[in-house]
Amino acid sequence: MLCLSFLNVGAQTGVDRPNVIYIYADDLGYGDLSAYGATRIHTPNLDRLAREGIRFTNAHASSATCTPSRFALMTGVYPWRKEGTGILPGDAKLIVPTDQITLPKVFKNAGYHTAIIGKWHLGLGTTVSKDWNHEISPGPNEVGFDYSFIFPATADRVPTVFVENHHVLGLDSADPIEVDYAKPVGIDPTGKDHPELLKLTSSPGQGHNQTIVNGIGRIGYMSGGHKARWVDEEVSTSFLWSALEYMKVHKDSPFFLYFSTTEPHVPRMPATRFKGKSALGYRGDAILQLDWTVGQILDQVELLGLKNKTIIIFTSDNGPVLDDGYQDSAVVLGQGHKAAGPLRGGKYSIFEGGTRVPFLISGPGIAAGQTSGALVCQIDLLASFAALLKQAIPNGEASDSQSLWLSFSGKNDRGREYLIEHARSLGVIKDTWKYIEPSKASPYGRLTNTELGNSKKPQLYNLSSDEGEVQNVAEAHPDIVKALADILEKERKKRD
Ligand code: NG6
Ligand code: CA
Repeated sequence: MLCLSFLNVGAQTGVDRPNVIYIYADDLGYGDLSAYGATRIHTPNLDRLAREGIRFTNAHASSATCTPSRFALMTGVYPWRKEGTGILPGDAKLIVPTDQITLPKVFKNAGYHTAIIGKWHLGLGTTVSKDWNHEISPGPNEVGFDYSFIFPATADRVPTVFVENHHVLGLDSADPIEVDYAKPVGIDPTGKDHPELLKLTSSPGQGHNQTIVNGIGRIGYMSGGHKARWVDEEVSTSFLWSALEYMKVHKDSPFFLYFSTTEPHVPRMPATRFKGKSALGYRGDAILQLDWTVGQILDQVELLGLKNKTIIIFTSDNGPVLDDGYQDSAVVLGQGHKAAGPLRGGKYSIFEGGTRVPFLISGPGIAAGQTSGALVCQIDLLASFAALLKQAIPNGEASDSQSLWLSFSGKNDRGREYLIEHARSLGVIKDTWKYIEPSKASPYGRLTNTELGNSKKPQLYNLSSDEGEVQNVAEAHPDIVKALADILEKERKKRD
Protein backbone atom coordinates (compact mmCIF):
# COMPACT_ATOMS: atom_id res chain seq x y z
CA MET A 1 0.00 0.00 0.00
CA LEU A 2 1.20 3.48 -0.77
CA CYS A 3 0.97 6.45 1.46
CA LEU A 4 0.22 9.58 -0.53
CA SER A 5 1.94 12.03 1.73
CA PHE A 6 2.12 14.98 -0.65
CA LEU A 7 0.46 18.22 0.12
CA ASN A 8 -0.71 20.49 -2.60
CA VAL A 9 2.74 21.84 -3.31
CA GLY A 10 3.26 20.47 -6.79
CA ALA A 11 2.81 23.79 -8.56
CA GLN A 12 4.97 25.63 -6.07
CA THR A 13 8.01 26.25 -8.23
CA GLY A 14 6.14 27.30 -11.36
CA VAL A 15 8.42 24.94 -13.27
CA ASP A 16 7.63 21.39 -14.19
CA ARG A 17 10.26 19.22 -12.55
CA PRO A 18 13.08 21.65 -11.76
CA ASN A 19 16.62 20.30 -11.77
CA VAL A 20 18.02 19.85 -8.28
CA ILE A 21 21.69 20.16 -7.36
CA TYR A 22 22.44 19.16 -3.80
CA ILE A 23 25.93 20.26 -2.76
CA TYR A 24 27.12 18.52 0.39
CA ALA A 25 30.25 19.80 2.13
CA ASP A 26 32.15 17.55 4.53
CA ASP A 27 32.73 18.84 8.09
CA LEU A 28 31.93 22.46 7.27
CA GLY A 29 30.79 24.34 10.37
CA TYR A 30 27.98 26.78 11.03
CA GLY A 31 30.49 29.63 11.29
CA ASP A 32 32.72 28.74 8.34
CA LEU A 33 31.11 30.98 5.69
CA SER A 34 31.02 34.73 5.53
CA ALA A 35 27.27 34.42 4.92
CA TYR A 36 27.14 32.94 8.42
CA GLY A 37 29.30 35.55 10.09
CA ALA A 38 32.87 34.45 9.40
CA THR A 39 35.16 37.46 9.19
CA ARG A 40 38.56 35.85 8.70
CA ILE A 41 37.43 34.00 5.61
CA HIS A 42 35.42 35.24 2.63
CA THR A 43 33.24 32.94 0.62
CA PRO A 44 31.76 35.20 -2.08
CA ASN A 45 30.20 32.45 -4.17
CA LEU A 46 28.32 30.93 -1.26
CA ASP A 47 27.36 34.42 -0.16
CA ARG A 48 25.91 34.92 -3.64
CA LEU A 49 23.88 31.73 -3.25
CA ALA A 50 22.66 33.04 0.11
CA ARG A 51 21.64 36.36 -1.43
CA GLU A 52 19.74 34.67 -4.23
CA GLY A 53 17.89 32.30 -1.94
CA ILE A 54 17.17 31.44 1.66
CA ARG A 55 19.74 31.16 4.42
CA PHE A 56 18.57 28.84 7.18
CA THR A 57 19.71 29.43 10.73
CA ASN A 58 18.23 26.32 12.33
CA ALA A 59 18.93 23.63 9.75
CA HIS A 60 20.53 20.36 10.76
CA ALA A 61 22.33 17.31 9.62
CA SER A 62 20.72 14.34 11.33
CA SER A 63 23.98 13.48 13.09
CA ALA A 64 27.34 14.85 14.14
CA THR A 65 29.32 12.56 11.82
CA CYS A 66 29.24 11.64 8.18
CA THR A 67 27.88 8.14 7.59
CA PRO A 68 24.80 8.53 9.78
CA SER A 69 23.96 11.94 8.31
CA ARG A 70 24.27 10.56 4.79
CA PHE A 71 22.22 7.52 5.69
CA ALA A 72 19.44 9.81 6.92
CA LEU A 73 19.66 11.97 3.80
CA MET A 74 19.36 8.93 1.54
CA THR A 75 16.70 6.95 3.45
CA GLY A 76 14.63 9.41 5.46
CA VAL A 77 15.21 7.19 8.49
CA TYR A 78 17.01 8.30 11.66
CA PRO A 79 20.31 6.41 11.65
CA TRP A 80 20.21 5.67 15.37
CA ARG A 81 17.30 3.32 14.67
CA LYS A 82 19.64 1.09 12.65
CA GLU A 83 22.66 -0.89 13.77
CA GLY A 84 25.80 -0.39 11.71
CA THR A 85 25.24 3.19 10.58
CA GLY A 86 28.24 4.69 12.42
CA ILE A 87 31.37 5.98 10.62
CA LEU A 88 32.23 3.25 8.12
CA PRO A 89 35.66 1.93 7.18
CA GLY A 90 36.57 2.05 3.49
CA ASP A 91 35.83 -1.63 2.94
CA ALA A 92 32.35 -1.62 4.50
CA LYS A 93 29.44 -3.21 2.71
CA LEU A 94 26.51 -1.13 1.47
CA ILE A 95 24.23 -0.10 4.33
CA VAL A 96 21.46 1.62 2.34
CA PRO A 97 18.67 -0.87 1.63
CA THR A 98 18.22 -1.46 -2.10
CA ASP A 99 14.54 -2.34 -1.83
CA GLN A 100 13.30 0.85 -0.20
CA ILE A 101 12.63 4.40 -1.23
CA THR A 102 15.64 6.72 -1.26
CA LEU A 103 16.11 10.37 -2.12
CA PRO A 104 17.48 9.63 -5.62
CA LYS A 105 14.66 7.14 -6.24
CA VAL A 106 12.12 9.89 -5.54
CA PHE A 107 13.63 11.80 -8.45
CA LYS A 108 14.07 8.73 -10.62
CA ASN A 109 10.43 7.79 -10.11
CA ALA A 110 9.50 11.30 -11.25
CA GLY A 111 11.39 10.79 -14.50
CA TYR A 112 14.67 12.49 -13.57
CA HIS A 113 18.17 11.45 -14.48
CA THR A 114 20.10 11.07 -11.22
CA ALA A 115 23.78 11.20 -10.34
CA ILE A 116 26.12 11.22 -7.41
CA ILE A 117 29.51 12.81 -7.89
CA GLY A 118 31.82 12.91 -4.86
CA LYS A 119 32.11 11.29 -1.48
CA TRP A 120 29.86 8.28 -0.80
CA HIS A 121 30.73 6.74 2.60
CA LEU A 122 27.74 4.39 2.76
CA GLY A 123 29.56 1.17 1.86
CA LEU A 124 29.85 -0.91 -1.30
CA GLY A 125 29.09 -4.53 -2.16
CA THR A 126 27.59 -7.18 0.06
CA THR A 127 30.71 -8.17 2.00
CA VAL A 128 33.63 -6.48 3.72
CA SER A 129 36.26 -8.51 1.99
CA LYS A 130 35.61 -7.76 -1.64
CA ASP A 131 37.18 -7.80 -5.05
CA TRP A 132 37.96 -4.22 -6.01
CA ASN A 133 39.23 -5.32 -9.41
CA HIS A 134 35.98 -6.28 -11.08
CA GLU A 135 32.41 -5.09 -10.84
CA ILE A 136 31.71 -3.66 -7.38
CA SER A 137 28.03 -3.92 -6.58
CA PRO A 138 25.63 -3.02 -5.01
CA GLY A 139 26.41 0.63 -4.44
CA PRO A 140 25.02 4.04 -5.39
CA ASN A 141 23.68 2.77 -8.72
CA GLU A 142 21.56 0.20 -6.88
CA VAL A 143 19.96 2.74 -4.53
CA GLY A 144 18.77 5.14 -7.20
CA PHE A 145 21.66 6.84 -8.99
CA ASP A 146 21.81 6.39 -12.77
CA TYR A 147 25.39 7.60 -12.75
CA SER A 148 27.98 7.51 -9.99
CA PHE A 149 31.49 8.88 -9.80
CA ILE A 150 32.57 8.56 -6.20
CA PHE A 151 35.28 7.81 -3.76
CA PRO A 152 34.16 5.00 -1.48
CA ALA A 153 34.56 6.39 2.05
CA THR A 154 36.56 9.39 3.24
CA ALA A 155 39.67 11.06 1.87
CA ASP A 156 41.68 9.69 4.79
CA ARG A 157 40.65 6.04 4.23
CA VAL A 158 41.80 3.50 1.70
CA PRO A 159 41.13 2.62 -1.04
CA THR A 160 42.17 6.03 -2.35
CA VAL A 161 40.58 5.52 -5.75
CA PHE A 162 37.61 6.77 -7.73
CA VAL A 163 34.84 4.36 -8.58
CA GLU A 164 32.80 5.19 -11.67
CA ASN A 165 29.58 3.27 -11.74
CA HIS A 166 30.77 -0.19 -10.72
CA HIS A 167 34.47 0.01 -11.53
CA VAL A 168 37.64 1.54 -10.15
CA LEU A 169 38.69 4.24 -12.59
CA GLY A 170 42.06 3.88 -14.29
CA LEU A 171 42.81 0.46 -12.82
CA ASP A 172 45.66 -1.50 -14.38
CA SER A 173 44.70 -5.18 -14.26
CA ALA A 174 48.37 -6.08 -13.83
CA ASP A 175 48.40 -4.22 -10.50
CA PRO A 176 45.27 -5.39 -8.66
CA ILE A 177 44.00 -3.66 -5.55
CA GLU A 178 43.81 -5.31 -2.17
CA VAL A 179 42.39 -3.57 0.89
CA ASP A 180 42.56 -4.62 4.51
CA TYR A 181 41.64 -2.75 7.65
CA ALA A 182 42.97 -5.39 10.05
CA LYS A 183 46.44 -6.27 8.81
CA PRO A 184 49.04 -4.83 6.45
CA VAL A 185 48.88 -5.92 2.81
CA GLY A 186 51.49 -5.40 0.10
CA ILE A 187 54.77 -3.59 0.41
CA ASP A 188 53.78 0.06 0.32
CA PRO A 189 55.33 1.96 3.23
CA THR A 190 53.18 2.94 6.20
CA GLY A 191 53.16 6.25 8.02
CA LYS A 192 53.97 4.39 11.21
CA ASP A 193 57.19 2.89 9.89
CA HIS A 194 58.17 5.69 7.53
CA PRO A 195 57.17 9.07 8.96
CA GLU A 196 60.01 10.63 6.98
CA LEU A 197 57.98 10.01 3.80
CA LEU A 198 54.99 12.04 4.96
CA LYS A 199 54.17 15.49 3.65
CA LEU A 200 51.44 15.84 6.28
CA THR A 201 52.23 14.68 9.82
CA SER A 202 49.66 12.38 11.40
CA SER A 203 48.38 13.63 14.76
CA PRO A 204 49.65 11.56 17.68
CA GLY A 205 47.17 8.98 18.89
CA GLN A 206 44.76 9.38 15.98
CA GLY A 207 46.04 6.68 13.64
CA HIS A 208 46.16 7.91 10.02
CA ASN A 209 49.53 6.18 9.87
CA GLN A 210 48.85 3.11 7.80
CA THR A 211 49.42 2.90 4.01
CA ILE A 212 50.99 6.07 2.63
CA VAL A 213 49.38 7.41 -0.53
CA ASN A 214 50.56 10.68 -2.08
CA GLY A 215 52.70 11.39 0.97
CA ILE A 216 49.77 11.06 3.36
CA GLY A 217 49.28 8.24 5.88
CA ARG A 218 45.78 6.77 5.62
CA ILE A 219 43.42 4.75 7.77
CA GLY A 220 43.62 1.17 6.47
CA TYR A 221 46.05 -0.81 4.35
CA MET A 222 46.07 -0.97 0.59
CA SER A 223 48.24 -2.56 -2.04
CA GLY A 224 48.17 -2.31 -5.83
CA GLY A 225 46.11 0.07 -7.95
CA HIS A 226 49.02 2.50 -8.10
CA LYS A 227 47.97 4.12 -11.37
CA ALA A 228 44.40 4.45 -10.15
CA ARG A 229 45.24 6.20 -6.88
CA TRP A 230 44.06 9.75 -6.67
CA VAL A 231 46.26 12.77 -6.13
CA ASP A 232 44.65 14.68 -3.27
CA GLU A 233 45.30 18.05 -4.84
CA GLU A 234 43.20 16.95 -7.83
CA VAL A 235 40.29 15.27 -6.08
CA SER A 236 38.16 18.38 -5.90
CA THR A 237 38.61 19.40 -9.53
CA SER A 238 38.09 15.81 -10.68
CA PHE A 239 34.65 15.90 -9.11
CA LEU A 240 34.00 19.42 -10.37
CA TRP A 241 34.85 18.62 -14.02
CA SER A 242 32.69 15.54 -13.84
CA ALA A 243 29.78 17.60 -12.45
CA LEU A 244 30.14 20.35 -15.08
CA GLU A 245 30.16 17.72 -17.82
CA TYR A 246 27.20 15.91 -16.30
CA MET A 247 25.15 19.10 -16.23
CA LYS A 248 26.01 19.81 -19.86
CA VAL A 249 25.05 16.34 -21.03
CA HIS A 250 21.80 16.31 -19.07
CA LYS A 251 20.74 19.91 -19.47
CA ASP A 252 17.64 19.00 -21.46
CA SER A 253 16.25 16.43 -19.05
CA PRO A 254 15.40 17.12 -15.46
CA PHE A 255 18.29 15.93 -13.37
CA PHE A 256 19.13 15.43 -9.72
CA LEU A 257 22.82 15.86 -9.00
CA TYR A 258 24.14 14.97 -5.57
CA PHE A 259 27.50 16.72 -5.54
CA SER A 260 29.36 15.63 -2.46
CA THR A 261 32.62 17.48 -1.87
CA THR A 262 35.50 16.39 0.34
CA GLU A 263 36.29 19.86 1.70
CA PRO A 264 37.16 20.68 4.42
CA HIS A 265 37.47 17.10 5.71
CA VAL A 266 40.95 15.76 6.44
CA PRO A 267 43.42 15.30 4.91
CA ARG A 268 43.13 18.89 3.77
CA MET A 269 45.28 19.02 0.70
CA PRO A 270 43.83 21.66 -1.60
CA ALA A 271 45.02 22.28 -5.15
CA THR A 272 48.38 24.03 -5.14
CA ARG A 273 46.88 27.32 -6.28
CA PHE A 274 44.73 27.43 -3.12
CA LYS A 275 47.54 26.58 -0.71
CA GLY A 276 48.25 29.53 1.53
CA LYS A 277 45.38 31.59 0.15
CA SER A 278 43.36 31.94 3.33
CA ALA A 279 45.94 32.59 6.07
CA LEU A 280 44.03 30.00 8.12
CA GLY A 281 46.10 27.03 6.98
CA TYR A 282 44.94 24.27 4.66
CA ARG A 283 41.55 24.05 6.32
CA GLY A 284 40.80 27.65 5.34
CA ASP A 285 42.34 27.09 1.92
CA ALA A 286 40.09 24.07 1.42
CA ILE A 287 37.06 26.22 2.26
CA LEU A 288 38.14 28.77 -0.36
CA GLN A 289 38.53 25.94 -2.85
CA LEU A 290 35.05 24.75 -1.94
CA ASP A 291 33.64 28.24 -2.42
CA TRP A 292 35.34 28.55 -5.81
CA THR A 293 33.97 25.14 -6.79
CA VAL A 294 30.44 26.18 -5.88
CA GLY A 295 30.98 29.31 -7.98
CA GLN A 296 31.88 27.13 -10.96
CA ILE A 297 28.67 25.14 -10.51
CA LEU A 298 26.61 28.32 -10.26
CA ASP A 299 28.28 29.69 -13.40
CA GLN A 300 27.60 26.49 -15.29
CA VAL A 301 23.93 26.64 -14.31
CA GLU A 302 23.77 30.13 -15.79
CA LEU A 303 25.84 29.31 -18.85
CA LEU A 304 23.58 26.40 -19.72
CA GLY A 305 20.51 28.60 -19.32
CA LEU A 306 19.25 26.52 -16.41
CA LYS A 307 19.02 29.19 -13.77
CA ASN A 308 15.24 29.58 -13.77
CA LYS A 309 14.70 25.83 -13.63
CA THR A 310 17.32 24.64 -11.17
CA ILE A 311 17.08 24.41 -7.40
CA ILE A 312 20.47 24.54 -5.67
CA ILE A 313 20.96 23.44 -2.09
CA PHE A 314 24.19 23.79 -0.18
CA THR A 315 24.80 22.30 3.26
CA SER A 316 27.22 20.18 5.32
CA ASP A 317 27.09 16.65 6.73
CA ASN A 318 28.19 17.59 10.27
CA GLY A 319 29.91 20.31 12.23
CA PRO A 320 33.54 21.37 12.15
CA VAL A 321 36.71 19.94 13.68
CA LEU A 322 40.19 21.38 13.51
CA ASP A 323 42.48 18.48 14.39
CA ASP A 324 40.89 15.35 12.96
CA GLY A 325 44.03 13.33 12.40
CA TYR A 326 46.70 15.47 10.74
CA GLN A 327 48.86 18.33 11.94
CA ASP A 328 48.03 20.77 9.17
CA SER A 329 48.17 23.98 11.25
CA ALA A 330 44.39 24.34 11.35
CA VAL A 331 44.50 24.72 15.12
CA VAL A 332 47.26 27.31 15.26
CA LEU A 333 46.42 29.32 12.15
CA GLY A 334 42.70 29.00 12.73
CA GLN A 335 42.86 31.03 15.96
CA GLY A 336 40.21 33.73 15.87
CA HIS A 337 38.11 31.93 13.28
CA LYS A 338 35.06 30.35 14.90
CA ALA A 339 34.29 27.36 12.72
CA ALA A 340 31.08 26.64 14.63
CA GLY A 341 30.19 30.33 14.90
CA PRO A 342 28.38 31.07 18.15
CA LEU A 343 27.58 27.40 18.74
CA ARG A 344 29.16 25.08 21.27
CA GLY A 345 30.92 21.86 20.28
CA GLY A 346 31.55 20.65 16.74
CA LYS A 347 31.84 17.40 14.83
CA TYR A 348 31.10 14.42 17.15
CA SER A 349 29.19 16.67 19.59
CA ILE A 350 25.58 16.62 20.72
CA PHE A 351 25.84 20.35 21.31
CA GLU A 352 24.52 22.45 18.44
CA GLY A 353 27.94 22.75 16.81
CA GLY A 354 27.66 19.06 15.93
CA THR A 355 24.61 19.12 13.71
CA ARG A 356 23.52 22.70 13.07
CA VAL A 357 25.10 23.57 9.75
CA PRO A 358 24.88 26.15 6.97
CA PHE A 359 21.92 25.47 4.71
CA LEU A 360 21.29 27.56 1.61
CA ILE A 361 18.65 27.00 -1.02
CA SER A 362 17.83 28.96 -4.15
CA GLY A 363 15.90 28.44 -7.35
CA PRO A 364 12.50 28.82 -8.97
CA GLY A 365 9.70 29.34 -6.48
CA ILE A 366 12.12 29.97 -3.64
CA ALA A 367 12.16 33.31 -1.91
CA ALA A 368 15.30 35.38 -2.53
CA GLY A 369 17.36 37.15 0.10
CA GLN A 370 15.53 35.65 3.05
CA THR A 371 16.72 34.25 6.33
CA SER A 372 14.63 31.49 7.87
CA GLY A 373 14.71 30.20 11.42
CA ALA A 374 12.54 27.18 10.56
CA LEU A 375 13.67 23.97 12.23
CA VAL A 376 14.53 21.69 9.31
CA CYS A 377 16.73 18.66 8.80
CA GLN A 378 18.36 17.10 5.76
CA ILE A 379 16.34 13.97 6.54
CA ASP A 380 13.27 15.95 5.42
CA LEU A 381 14.41 16.47 1.85
CA LEU A 382 13.15 13.04 0.79
CA ALA A 383 9.53 13.65 1.83
CA SER A 384 9.67 17.31 0.77
CA PHE A 385 10.78 16.52 -2.78
CA ALA A 386 8.34 13.62 -2.91
CA ALA A 387 5.59 16.12 -2.13
CA LEU A 388 6.86 18.66 -4.63
CA LEU A 389 7.08 16.05 -7.37
CA LYS A 390 3.87 14.27 -6.34
CA GLN A 391 5.66 11.02 -5.71
CA ALA A 392 4.25 8.46 -3.32
CA ILE A 393 6.33 7.08 -0.48
CA PRO A 394 5.66 3.40 0.21
CA ASN A 395 3.93 2.92 3.52
CA GLY A 396 6.29 2.66 6.48
CA GLU A 397 9.35 3.82 4.55
CA ALA A 398 11.28 7.07 5.06
CA SER A 399 9.21 7.36 8.20
CA ASP A 400 11.29 10.07 9.87
CA SER A 401 11.25 12.36 6.84
CA GLN A 402 8.73 15.19 6.98
CA SER A 403 7.26 17.05 4.06
CA LEU A 404 8.38 20.63 4.67
CA TRP A 405 8.51 22.08 1.18
CA LEU A 406 6.65 25.21 2.29
CA SER A 407 9.40 25.88 4.81
CA PHE A 408 12.24 24.95 2.45
CA SER A 409 10.85 27.36 -0.15
CA GLY A 410 10.29 30.19 2.31
CA LYS A 411 6.47 30.16 2.24
CA ASN A 412 6.42 29.68 5.99
CA ASP A 413 8.90 29.24 8.79
CA ARG A 414 7.05 26.57 10.71
CA GLY A 415 9.47 23.74 10.07
CA ARG A 416 9.31 20.68 12.25
CA GLU A 417 7.53 20.45 15.56
CA TYR A 418 10.66 18.82 16.98
CA LEU A 419 13.87 17.18 15.81
CA ILE A 420 15.96 14.41 17.35
CA GLU A 421 19.67 15.21 17.18
CA HIS A 422 22.27 12.47 17.21
CA ALA A 423 25.88 12.10 18.34
CA ARG A 424 26.94 9.54 20.96
CA SER A 425 23.82 10.55 22.88
CA LEU A 426 20.53 11.92 21.60
CA GLY A 427 19.00 15.35 22.03
CA VAL A 428 15.68 16.94 21.17
CA ILE A 429 14.99 20.43 19.89
CA LYS A 430 11.48 21.74 20.28
CA ASP A 431 10.50 25.38 20.04
CA THR A 432 13.34 27.23 21.71
CA TRP A 433 14.30 24.32 23.94
CA LYS A 434 17.11 21.84 23.56
CA TYR A 435 17.23 18.75 25.75
CA ILE A 436 20.18 16.36 25.92
CA GLU A 437 19.58 12.99 27.53
CA PRO A 438 21.86 11.88 30.38
CA SER A 439 24.77 9.80 29.12
CA LYS A 440 27.77 8.02 30.54
CA ALA A 441 29.77 8.79 27.40
CA SER A 442 32.76 11.06 27.74
CA PRO A 443 32.01 14.80 27.90
CA TYR A 444 35.20 15.66 26.07
CA GLY A 445 37.09 14.33 23.07
CA ARG A 446 40.71 14.79 24.04
CA LEU A 447 42.31 14.04 20.69
CA THR A 448 40.10 16.32 18.64
CA ASN A 449 39.66 18.82 21.48
CA THR A 450 35.87 18.69 21.20
CA GLU A 451 33.23 19.31 23.82
CA LEU A 452 31.07 16.30 23.11
CA GLY A 453 28.15 17.53 25.21
CA ASN A 454 27.61 14.31 27.13
CA SER A 455 26.74 14.57 30.81
CA LYS A 456 25.41 12.15 33.39
CA LYS A 457 22.80 14.74 34.21
CA PRO A 458 19.91 15.78 31.98
CA GLN A 459 20.65 19.04 30.18
CA LEU A 460 18.22 21.69 29.06
CA TYR A 461 19.11 24.87 27.24
CA ASN A 462 16.97 27.75 26.09
CA LEU A 463 18.38 28.34 22.62
CA SER A 464 16.62 31.67 22.14
CA SER A 465 18.58 33.30 24.95
CA ASP A 466 21.47 30.83 25.16
CA GLU A 467 22.46 29.72 21.67
CA GLY A 468 25.86 28.68 23.00
CA GLU A 469 24.33 26.14 25.44
CA VAL A 470 26.14 27.48 28.49
CA GLN A 471 23.40 27.55 31.12
CA ASN A 472 21.91 24.16 31.91
CA VAL A 473 18.44 25.08 33.21
CA ALA A 474 17.14 21.51 33.60
CA GLU A 475 16.64 21.82 37.35
CA ALA A 476 14.57 24.96 36.98
CA HIS A 477 12.25 23.40 34.36
CA PRO A 478 11.49 19.78 35.31
CA ASP A 479 8.22 19.91 33.35
CA ILE A 480 9.99 20.79 30.09
CA VAL A 481 12.69 18.20 30.73
CA LYS A 482 9.98 15.59 31.21
CA ALA A 483 8.07 16.61 28.08
CA LEU A 484 11.19 16.43 25.91
CA ALA A 485 12.43 13.20 27.51
CA ASP A 486 8.99 11.73 26.77
CA ILE A 487 9.30 12.71 23.11
CA LEU A 488 12.65 10.96 22.95
CA GLU A 489 11.25 7.90 24.64
CA LYS A 490 8.29 7.80 22.25
CA GLU A 491 10.57 8.17 19.22
CA ARG A 492 12.88 5.44 20.47
CA LYS A 493 9.98 3.04 20.77
CA LYS A 494 8.89 3.59 17.17
CA ARG A 495 10.07 0.76 14.98
CA ASP A 496 11.96 1.50 11.82
C1 NG6 B 1 37.19 9.25 12.66
C2 NG6 B 1 38.62 9.61 12.24
C3 NG6 B 1 38.57 10.96 11.58
C4 NG6 B 1 37.58 10.98 10.44
C5 NG6 B 1 36.22 10.51 10.93
C6 NG6 B 1 35.21 10.38 9.84
C7 NG6 B 1 40.21 8.60 13.81
C8 NG6 B 1 40.97 8.76 15.11
N1 NG6 B 1 39.47 9.64 13.43
O1 NG6 B 1 37.14 7.99 13.24
O2 NG6 B 1 39.85 11.27 11.10
O3 NG6 B 1 38.02 10.16 9.40
O4 NG6 B 1 36.34 9.25 11.53
O5 NG6 B 1 34.76 11.60 9.45
O6 NG6 B 1 40.32 7.58 13.16
S1 NG6 B 1 33.35 11.70 8.77
O7 NG6 B 1 33.16 13.11 8.51
O8 NG6 B 1 33.45 10.94 7.55
O9 NG6 B 1 32.38 11.18 9.71
CA1 CA C 1 31.72 14.67 7.62
